[in-house]
Amino acid sequence: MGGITINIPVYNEEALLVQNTKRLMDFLEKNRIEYEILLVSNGSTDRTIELGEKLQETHEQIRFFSIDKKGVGIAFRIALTNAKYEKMISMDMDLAVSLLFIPQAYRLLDDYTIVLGSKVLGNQKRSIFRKLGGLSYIYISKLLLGLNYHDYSIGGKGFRTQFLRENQKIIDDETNYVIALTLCAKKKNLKVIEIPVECVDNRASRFNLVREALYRYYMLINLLKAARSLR
Ligand SMILES: Nc1nc2c(ncn2[C@@H]2O[C@H](COP(=O)(O)OP(=O)(O)O)[C@@H](O)[C@H]2O)c(=O)[nH]1
Ligand SMILES: [Mg+2]
Repeated sequence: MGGITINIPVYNEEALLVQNTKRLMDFLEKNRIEYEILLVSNGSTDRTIELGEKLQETHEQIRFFSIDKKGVGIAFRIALTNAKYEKMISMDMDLAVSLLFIPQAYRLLDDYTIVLGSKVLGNQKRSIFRKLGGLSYIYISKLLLGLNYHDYSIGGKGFRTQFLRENQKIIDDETNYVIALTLCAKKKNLKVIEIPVECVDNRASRFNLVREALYRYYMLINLLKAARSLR
């Protein structure tokens, strides 16, 4: 029943865009899942836009969007506005999270509003710097917000589209929206589930990780204020 909207934010992904989109399509077709793939670029300066537009022209299940301003949250909102299915799954263009997450999340979204793919619970081949950065954030968000999950990165996450539409205003321009939506779902007593995912992340991040960490902590304080006012 239904189908899935897979959304992938892309920033200067000329090396992986075509190859990994095709890998994803093959996988979805083998698993007989009805789908669309929404690729959203924010200000890519390499051949991403040209390649994305070509993919869109040659495959009806693929749509490519491009805007100038940076920000994965903005890209996520564009995908949401255009999503045609009731379930949305976010992936990264490097497909670092195992594709097996997709059919699992697809099924779980029948019963849950949010499915968090968690790299900490699965096997991860990631640098120690990234692991430690992630762990301290997880610990502090648990302490401050009472959230008991282990991964709020953007890739490997599933959402019911209707829930996203109803809560669109809490989707920030950058990367805070996963934890903000999780907190929102918990406050509304909606069901959230975390499942382990295998993750092989062996290329340099597209994000400035120091800036990213500062932004996340800054937003955590805002979330704390928001959570208090909901009590
Ligand atoms: N649209 C958009 N996508 C971005 C931006 N920054 C990163 N991405 C994409 O977000 C996804 C995750 O990036 P990646 O570098 O693999 O993240 P990490 O490995 O988790 O640090 C990839 O598909 C990137 O192309 C951005 O500013 N805008
Ligand atoms: Mg990556």
